Amino acid sequence: MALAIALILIVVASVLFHFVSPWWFTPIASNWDLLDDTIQVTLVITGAVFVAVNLFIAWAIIRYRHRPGQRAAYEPESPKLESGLTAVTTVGIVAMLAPGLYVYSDMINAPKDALIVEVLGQQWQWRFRFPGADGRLGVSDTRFMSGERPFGLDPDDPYGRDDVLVDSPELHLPLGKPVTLLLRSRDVLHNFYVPQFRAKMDLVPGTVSRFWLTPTRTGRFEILCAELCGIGHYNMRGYVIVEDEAAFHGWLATQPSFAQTLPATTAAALSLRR
Ligand SMILES: [Cu+2]
Repeated sequence: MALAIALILIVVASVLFHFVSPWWFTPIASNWDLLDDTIQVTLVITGAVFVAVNLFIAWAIIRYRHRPGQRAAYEPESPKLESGLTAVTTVGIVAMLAPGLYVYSDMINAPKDALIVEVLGQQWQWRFRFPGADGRLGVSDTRFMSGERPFGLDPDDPYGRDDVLVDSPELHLPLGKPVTLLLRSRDVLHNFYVPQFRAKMDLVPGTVSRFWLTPTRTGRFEILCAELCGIGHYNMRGYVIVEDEAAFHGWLATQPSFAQTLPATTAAALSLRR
């Protein structure tokens, strides 16, 4: 009986806590309201199942408690009950997964005119790269990576020479413009997460993952790494500053191009070759 009362109290306290607690999503700063809706659908379904299962257990404990003279009946199988439970579970799982797949396909198919920015992660810092005037990112390869060349760009690739390198954990983005984030890792799994943007994704070594978003309000938002990536994981942070387009372009102009970061001798040799 004590167990049944404890279960009922846990259910009541959990539901109350959900409705009266001050903690909820931080105000959104991107176009991804759909992700909030998806989380709500999951919360409602799992919440209903949590309440129903625990109340059912409490009811069964009380209803079938030990009484002198009563004996349990052995009933190992019940096709009717099993098919019913299977059907209900199937509907619940489909209702939780289907909206996620729909939103995911939206999230990785960016509008054609989206601005491109590469996010480069490593233990335990963030860097960023914009494609420059030609609109194309240059080729990178681990062969070209070193302490001074964290991006690993090929100095012979003409598309890479005007790439704008942001060697700092602070990324600026223009307000109201769709932006595609190309995610690349130098070492282990990381995850680019700005809570106010909702959308987040892993950086997987050896491949480039991507998603897009449109910032919908100005401000300074914290970037967190949301994948346990080693001893300094907690400190792998940065900031996204969302500002109007003029301020964004002003900031971008202060960042060096790849060509400008090359030693003078390499730059001279390359311009001779061209
Ligand atoms: Cu990380």
